[in-house]
Parts: sequence; C-alpha cells; structure tokens
Amino acid sequence: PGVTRDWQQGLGRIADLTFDLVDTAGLIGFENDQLKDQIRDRNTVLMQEADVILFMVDADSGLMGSDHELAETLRESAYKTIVVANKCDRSQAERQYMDSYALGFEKVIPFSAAHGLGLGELYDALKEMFQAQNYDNDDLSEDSETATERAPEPPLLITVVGRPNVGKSTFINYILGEERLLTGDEPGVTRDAITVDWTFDGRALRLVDTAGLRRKARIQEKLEHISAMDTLEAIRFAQVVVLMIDATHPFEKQDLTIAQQVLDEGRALVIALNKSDQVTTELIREFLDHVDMILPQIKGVSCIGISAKTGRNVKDVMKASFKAFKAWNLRISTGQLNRWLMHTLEAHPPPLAGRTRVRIKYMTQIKTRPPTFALFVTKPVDLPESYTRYLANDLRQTFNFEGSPLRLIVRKGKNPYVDKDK
Ligand SMILES: Nc1nc2c(ncn2[C@@H]2O[C@H](COP(=O)(O)OP(=O)(O)OP(=O)(O)O)[C@@H](O)[C@H]2O)c(=O)[nH]1
Ligand SMILES: [Mg+2]
Repeated sequence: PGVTRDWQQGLGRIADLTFDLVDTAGLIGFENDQLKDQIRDRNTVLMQEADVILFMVDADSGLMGSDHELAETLRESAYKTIVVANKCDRSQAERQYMDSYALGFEKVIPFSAAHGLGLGELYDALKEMFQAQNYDNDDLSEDSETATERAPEPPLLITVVGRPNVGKSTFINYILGEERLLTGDEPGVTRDAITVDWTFDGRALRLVDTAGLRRKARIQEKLEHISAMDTLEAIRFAQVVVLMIDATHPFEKQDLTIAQQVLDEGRALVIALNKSDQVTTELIREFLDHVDMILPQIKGVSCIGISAKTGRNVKDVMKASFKAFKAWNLRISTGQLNRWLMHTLEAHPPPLAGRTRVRIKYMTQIKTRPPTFALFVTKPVDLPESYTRYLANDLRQTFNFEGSPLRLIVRKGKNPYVDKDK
C-alpha cells in the first residue's frame, strides 16, 4: 500500500461516456504524519468537488477498519457514491463482495480492474448518476468544438527535475498558488511524474513535477527504479527542463549527471538554484559566476538563485524557460550562418590533422528542437571535440541560442549538393 501519493487526473471513457477521472492516494501505509495530513486534506476537497465518487474496496481481503472510516466521512456524499468491490476475479472475493453492502451504500458493483469485469455495470451506474445530475454528454462535445475553433497555441512543456528534496514540488506549488503537490522534509515524497496545466503571462503551460533522481547505484527498490524511469521519460517528453539544485548542497555529482541527461536528450535547460533563502548572497553569486565552468557543454545557460518557499525569483525561472524555448526553436538562414562561419574560422582556424588542415567549407541548419547543423569538411578527418565546442559556443552567443543544446554534425564532401559519401 501507499504507492500512489499525489493525485493524478486523466480522461476516462466507457463507451459513449467521457469524464475526468482522478486517482487519489489511499490513506494507509504512510509512516509519516506530515504526508498523511496533506493527503487527507487534499482527498476531502477532491471528494467534495467530484460529481461521482468511486469508493474502491478490496473484496478479496475483505473490508477493513479504514474502509469503515472512509464510509463514515462519505455519509453525506452517499447520493454520489458507488462502491466498487475490486478483485472479484478471485473466488474468495466472489463470495465476499456482498459484504461490501455493509458500508451502507446503495450501489455496489463487483469488479475486477485486472480483468475488466464489471465495466458494464459501472457504465450503467455512472450513466444513471450523470443523468440524475443533468449531465448531457452532447453539451460537452459542443464545448470542445468551440475550443478547437479558437485553436489555442499548444502548451509549453516544462519538466522540473533534480535530486530528491531540492524543492521541485514546492516550486510548482508556488507557481500554481496552491498546495497541488505533496511536499515534505524527507527525500522521495514525489513518486510519479505529475502533469498540471496552467497559464503564465497569458501563455499555456504544461508543468511536470517528477520524482527526485538519485544515483543509480543507490537505487535499490523496485518502486524507486520505476520512479526514476518515469522521470527520464518526462525529460524526453519535455521541451524545457528546469534543473533544480539545492543551494545548501550545490553542484553535487548527481546534479551534473542530470544536466548531462537533459542535454543528451536535446532539451532546453534552465537551472534554478533553490533554497537561496538559506545561504548568503555572496555564495549564490559565486556559484552563478562559475556555472559556465561547471557545465562547459552549455555555456550561457540561465542559472537563477531562487526560493521556492518565499517565491523569490520564481517568475524569472519562467521567463528564462520561455527564452530557452525560443532558442530551442530558432532557425538561422544559411547565408547568415556562412558569413558567421567565415569570420569565426579566420579568427580561430581549425587545428592541424597530421600535416594538413581540415577545411570547413560550408554549413547549414538542418533542423530545430534542438538546433542541429551540418558542417561540410574537405578531408575525411574528424574535428576535435574542443573545436566543435568552440564553434558551438560562438554560434550560441552570436545568434542567441542560449539555453539550448546545439548539435554539430560533421559531414565529408566538398559540396553539400554532391555528397559523395552517400
Ligand atoms: N528554506 C527553504 N526550504 C525549501 C525551499 N523549497 C523547498 N523547501 C523545503 O524543502 C523540502 C523538500 O521540498 P519538496 O518540494 O518536497 O522537494 P522535492 O524536490 O519535490 O522532493 P522529492 O519529491 O522527494 O524529490 C520541504 O521541506 C520544503 O519545504 C526553499 O526555497 N527554501
Ligand atoms: Mg516532490
């Protein structure tokens, strides 16, 4: 028990019924009162706001004290509660599900989530309740039509990552202005990547909170491994990643590993140095001055000292995210690029390879997200990484690509239109 912690919302559908479906945390299995209180408060609000409550019990193991407690708190919401007696695929459960009537609710449905049994009955029960509450699914589809007419711009996907306990969830809660996500003193509070839609400065956002990433060697439990994979998936899905670092323990090896993962996935990056209320401003300034040295792969990335708790500079992180997103999407014309290339090569020619010098003839941007460039060279010799990094950094500064990784692909061939190697 106790796997789900933060509540999660998704779109539910059974046949022609569509509805918003919310998964909540059960109230047992928490060693920690701070978390338990947050979950209980949140669940109370969610149950009040719901049109229908699906009260799931385990028919296989039978009713427990906590089921009776919850039934008591749901007494006033009985008119909108359906008891779902789960695990009825087990023979024991089939006999026992009738016991669930003891909770005192009118509607009890034998169910098996694993085998999809009972969906038909659930459908009937939901339909009846929706009708009783005057919900007409046709109305809903009309709404969505007007929504598509307006064709809103797709939301900007921002994923917040970092080591456990650095303040990721607190940061998102501050932006939302409510305690949407669970936070806590001990590491490992967030378990699943949680997505929240929001607008900031008139812009649609999709913010993703993630489970803190620990060093691989220290990840022992299966649950923790699943959480880590979920976080990596969220990085892949992101457009901009906010890497949160704890200013009281800044730039640990794991912070750099995560930054590298973000860049390897080609996502735009913003660094937030959190808990700055706990250290001196001198210390913060010193870290900000050194960030280019610590992360030479991506010179010029925004690094902002913030406090998720007090809200200090939180807005600046959002602004930097918009800027990084712009850089990530930026396209430079081939003419401009090659003028820049000639200058840059003159100022600092490529190194010798054996007796000859590699000559870079031409370059062009082949894609965005992240910006990717093809460099055409005469000799089939690889350019040293230090040199491509020099080019990338100059390119980044000149054309405002700050905050985005850049990819340079070296291709052999005199003329891009006659690529002999292919
Ligand atoms: N002083 C101070 N404390 C903070 C700040 N931001 C977060 N905290 C505290 O740090 C602790 C961890 O915050 P969370 O937001 O739960 O951290 P998290 O990164 O989501 O942690 P996991 O979900 O475990 O990965 C909580 O006790 C917060 O109150 C801050 O700016 N200043
Ligand atoms: Mg968290």
